[in-house]
Amino acid sequence: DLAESPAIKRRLVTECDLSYPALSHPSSNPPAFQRPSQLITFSYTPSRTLEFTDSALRYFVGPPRGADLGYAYDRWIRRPEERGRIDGLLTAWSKVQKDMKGSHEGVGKVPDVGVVSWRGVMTKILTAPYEERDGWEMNVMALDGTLYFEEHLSEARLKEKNDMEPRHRLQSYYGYAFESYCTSSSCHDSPADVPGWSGDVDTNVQWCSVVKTKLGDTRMIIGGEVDCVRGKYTGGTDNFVELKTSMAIRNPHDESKFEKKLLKFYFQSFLLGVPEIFVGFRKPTGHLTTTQSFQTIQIPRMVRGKPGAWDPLVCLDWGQQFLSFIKATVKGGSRRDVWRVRFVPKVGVTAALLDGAGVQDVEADEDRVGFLPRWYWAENTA
Ligand code: 0WD
Ligand code: CA
Repeated sequence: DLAESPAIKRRLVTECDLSYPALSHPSSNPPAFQRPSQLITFSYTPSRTLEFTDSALRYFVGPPRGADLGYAYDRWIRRPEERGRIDGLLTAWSKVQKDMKGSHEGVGKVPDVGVVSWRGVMTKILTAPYEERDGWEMNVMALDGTLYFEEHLSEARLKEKNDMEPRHRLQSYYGYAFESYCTSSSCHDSPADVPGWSGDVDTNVQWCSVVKTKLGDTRMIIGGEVDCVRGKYTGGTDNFVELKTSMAIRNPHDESKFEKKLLKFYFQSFLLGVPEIFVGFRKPTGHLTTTQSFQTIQIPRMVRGKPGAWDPLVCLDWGQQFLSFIKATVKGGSRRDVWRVRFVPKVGVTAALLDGAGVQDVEADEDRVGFLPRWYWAENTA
């Protein structure tokens, strides 16, 4: 039961709600979203070490017809499910701040940042108005005017993800196999055992981009994984490509299901400035049928007026309300406060301050203050 978790101290003064938005076109002026601009990239190596290189960068290549997405399933090197910590993003943001402070022309010119978050968390927030099934929880801290968001997975959810049903696990593998077929790591791919296969799946390895952008008046630092680039890497987001797989569309019902999925595809890519989404359609057996490339910014126009249509302005407007609500809620508290924000589909959002036991749970015997790593805390509270 979402409402009765023992980790939450129910303080009437600090518990707040934001109710679900109307899904009609927002009447007020929806906030502008600034074009993301890249600050830094980094890679996770096979040993899951973060390094400031582009070693995990991949290049787009077309996949072979009819490719078998179940290929090499037994050789998948699977990253264990863990709590989605914000540490990697903070490591990169800390480096950007130091580089900014150290540069001659911009002494101390680190902008006032309102939000630091992984892209996946922001995608969940913005698409909440149309989410009818899956609720979520996140932890929030506020340090000198900057909000930090972290996804909160309960022990039960974490266990669920680790003990995924074999069928679901295979389906998620199809997505990673598609990435192997669609990419190459420049010149020295090992000789393929099947056409187009660029190497066995290792989900430890990721290439990430960190961008700055703005929603309304709120500056945001957002980090996310980028699947590959089309052509040469130019140092910006202009030719980033997001890879997706989806079941082949056979009837109008499938089509409207896919159009609903496009909302998530759209915001996920939009938030990081990824201009292209390359979708591989597959049979239930995991064999590729067709592929289609979508221009991210054109997706809202494609779904407009269709059954199950969505309006991105509703999401941006909600996003702005969400941020105002969080800012108003955390205001005046201590820097060590950790808030638990819950979203319940078709109901809305609540925020509650965690008590001592709740904070300990978030700290998880690691070297943290709340969910922030202590080294980051020290750098930012001097
Ligand atoms: O809330 C999130 N999305 C979290 C992300 C929570 C905790 C950690 N992370 C990590 C990610 O693993 C990555 O290192 O943050 C980094 C960037 O994540 P993101 O870009 O914000 O994540 P998201 O947009 O949700 O997912 C992007 C891709 C996925 O691609 P698809 O096409 O399925 O959207 O990241 C991969 C996946 O390929 N990914 C994962 N891979 C292995 N294990 C996981 C996972 N738990 N989560 C996302
Ligand atoms: Ca992907």
